[in-house]
Amino acid sequence: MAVWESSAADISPPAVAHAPSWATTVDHKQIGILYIVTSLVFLAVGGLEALVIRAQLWKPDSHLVGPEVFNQMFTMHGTTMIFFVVMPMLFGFGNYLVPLMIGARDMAFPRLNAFSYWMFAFGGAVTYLSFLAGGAPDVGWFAYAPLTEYAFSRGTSTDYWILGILISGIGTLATAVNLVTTILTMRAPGMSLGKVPLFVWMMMFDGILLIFALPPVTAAIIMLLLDRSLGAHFFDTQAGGSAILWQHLFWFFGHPEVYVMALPAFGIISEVVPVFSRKVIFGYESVAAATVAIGVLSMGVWAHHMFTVGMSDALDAIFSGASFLIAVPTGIKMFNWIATIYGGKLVLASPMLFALGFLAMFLIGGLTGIMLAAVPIDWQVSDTYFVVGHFHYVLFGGSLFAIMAAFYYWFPKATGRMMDERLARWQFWLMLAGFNLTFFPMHIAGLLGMPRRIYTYSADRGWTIWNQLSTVGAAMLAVCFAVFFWNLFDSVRRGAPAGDDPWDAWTLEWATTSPPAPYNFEQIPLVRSRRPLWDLKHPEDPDWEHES
Ligand code: HEM
Ligand SMILES: [Cu+2]
Repeated sequence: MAVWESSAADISPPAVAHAPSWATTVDHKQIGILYIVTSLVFLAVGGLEALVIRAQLWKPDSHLVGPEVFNQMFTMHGTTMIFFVVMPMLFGFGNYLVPLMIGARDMAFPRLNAFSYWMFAFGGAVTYLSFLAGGAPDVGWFAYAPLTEYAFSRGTSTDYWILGILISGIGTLATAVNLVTTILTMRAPGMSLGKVPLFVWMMMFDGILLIFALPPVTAAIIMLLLDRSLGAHFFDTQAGGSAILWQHLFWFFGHPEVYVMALPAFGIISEVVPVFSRKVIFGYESVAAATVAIGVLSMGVWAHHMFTVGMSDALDAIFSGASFLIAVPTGIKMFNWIATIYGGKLVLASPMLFALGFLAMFLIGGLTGIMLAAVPIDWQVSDTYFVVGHFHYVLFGGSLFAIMAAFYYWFPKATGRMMDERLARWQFWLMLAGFNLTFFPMHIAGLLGMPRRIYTYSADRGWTIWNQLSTVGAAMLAVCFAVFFWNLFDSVRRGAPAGDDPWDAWTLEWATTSPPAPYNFEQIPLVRSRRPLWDLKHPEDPDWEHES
C-alpha cells in the first residue's frame, strides 16, 4: 500500500472535517491547533503592547502614556511573549507533529494533554484579568525581589502574575512529561531513537529540560506568594531574607527557558533545511549530540544574568566560561545546517526563506550573546538597550522566524490547503527589514547609555534618532503580522488544495492524508531509516542501504 496516496477528497478545514467539539477534544491534533490559535491571539496582544512601548519612546519627553502604564506594558509584553506566545506556540507544533512524525495515533496521555492546554489558557486569562482588577502586573517579566514584596508592590497585580504563571506552569510541566513519555514509548516499529526526526529529538530534550528547570521557579513563585500573603520573608532583606535568592531561583529556570524556546525552533530548522535543500541533514548524530550538550550546559550558566549583582570574581569567571562553552554545540548546529545547504538544490519556497532568515538573525543574536558573556562588557552594557537588542535577536529572530517557517511548511498538512506564496514573500521581506530596523538600533542606543525600561528620555542624549528608527521598524513588523494573519485566515478558506505531500518531504507526517484522520494512520508504518517516506518513494535507492 502506498501510504502517502491521497484519499483526502475533503479538504475543508479540520474544524469542519472531524471535530465533535473543540472544548472537549483529547485529540493531539486539535489540541495542537488550540495551542497555536490561542497563542496567536496572545501574539496580537503582546505585539500591541510592544507598539505602545515603541510609540511612547518615539520622541523625547513624551507623555503619550504615563509611567504606570508603561511599566505594565513592558511587563505584560515580556510575560506574554515568553509564557503565552512562544512557548505554547512551539508546544502546539510539538503536540500536532510529534505523534504524526513517530507514527503514533496520539500522545501517551491524551487527557493530560487537554488538561495542559486548558491550564495554559486559564493561566493566561488569569494574568490578563488583572487589567479588570485595578491594574496589570508592572514589576517586569522576571519580577525581581524586593520590588515584588508587598511593601513595594501594593494591590493585587503581582498576585495575578504569580497565580497566572503558576497555573500555566503546571500545564507546561504536564506537557513536558507527556512529550518525553510519548517519544520514549510510542514510536512506530523500527524507529529507534537514532532514527527519529530531529524535531522529535529536540522536543524530547525540550521536555527533559523543562522537567529540571520548572520546579525551582515554581518553588520561588510559591515562596513569593507566601511572602506576600502569609508574612514569610524569603526574599525580604529587611527581615533576613535574600533578594539574590530570587534571582538564582528565577534564572535557574530563566536561562534554560531560552533553550526551551530555542530547541523546538532548532528542530523546525532541522526539518525544513534538508527538505528544501533536497539533501539529508549533514551530521544527524552531531546535531542530536549537540542538543544534549546544549541541554546540559544551559543548566549551568544561569548566573550570567547576574554578573552585576556583586557575586565573587571567581563565580563571575566560572559562569562566563560556561556561557562561552555553550557557543560550541550551538555553533556545531549552525555548521550542520549550513553544510546541508551547501551544494544542495535549494528550493526557495517560503518555509526555506524563513529558515534562512532564522539562520542569519540567530547568528547575530548569538554573537552579541558571546559579547555579553564577557564579564567586563556585561558590566558596561547590562540593563541597557544593548541587552534588549541582543535578546530580541535571539528570541524573536530565533523563535518567530522558525515559527513562521513551521507555519508555511506544515499548514498544508493541518488544513489540506496551501498558504499564499506571494503574500508569504511580502511578509518575509517586511519581517526581515522591520526586524532589523527595530532591533539593530537598540544596540547603538544601548552603547550610547540608554537604560532599558525607562519611560522617557531627554532630547540632549542623542538617543532620539535610534528610537525613531526602532519605532518605524516596529510599525513595519505590525504590517508584516497583519499580512501573516490575513494569509492564514484567507488560506484556511480559499488556499489551493495541497495534497498529502506538497513539498516532496520524507518524514512520516507526510505519509498520511492532509488533514490527517483522527487516528492518524490507517496502518502504523514500518520504519527502516530516518527518511521512511523517501524509502517508499525510492525503492531503487532506499536510505536504509546507506545508514549505519
Ligand atoms: C513586535 C515586535 C516586538 C517589539 C517591537 C518589541 C519591543 C520591546 C521593547 C521596546 C521592550 C522593552 C525593553 C525594556 O524597556 O527593557 C521589550 C521587552 C521585552 N520583549 Fe519584546 N518586542 C517585540 C517582540 C518580542 C518577542 C517576539 C518576544 C519573544 C519572546 C519578546 C520578548 C521580550 C521580553 C522578554 C522583554 C523584556 C520585558 C521586561 O524587561 O520585563 N519581544 N520588547
Ligand atoms: Cu541566559
